[in-house]
Amino acid sequence: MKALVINGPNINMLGIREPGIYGSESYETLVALCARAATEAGFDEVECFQSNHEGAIVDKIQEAMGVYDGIVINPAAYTHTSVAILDALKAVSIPAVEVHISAVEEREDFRQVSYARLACFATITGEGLEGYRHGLKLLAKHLRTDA
Ligand code: CA2
Repeated sequence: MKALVINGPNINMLGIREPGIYGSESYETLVALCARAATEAGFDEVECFQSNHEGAIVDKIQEAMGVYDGIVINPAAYTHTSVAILDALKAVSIPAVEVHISAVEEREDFRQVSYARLACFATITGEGLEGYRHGLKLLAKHLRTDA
């Protein structure tokens, strides 16, 4: 079983700014957490991909077809704007979980819309970086049940 973790714009800045919202751990720590969490969940492989560019994220989702069994995605700001990422997730039909580090539902009105959510079987918010561990666990369970 192979998992792909996708992070959108500015997630590479973790730990550098806004620790009150996103915590003080770095993006490198997040990548290490995902590697450990994926193994614990029963994945043979995990790739972590981060981009600040919408088209690069769309390309990565398309390239995942036939390569990855499941996706954990935090589209970051593109969550609230990107029909292109939603369409890509729908096009590849790879089971996907949406993760947000912060409790988006308690934040500004403009963060209350999620396009990506429409193509995800679960959403995790407000669990900090641990949300990715939770997401990988849910994904593994979903893939085992589906198989
Ligand atoms: O809570 C989340 O995970 C978000 O997806 C994070 C996005 C935000 O636009 C979404 O509404 C919720 C922002 C990621 C920016 O990450 C930063 C990290 C460190 C410093 C500044 C921004």
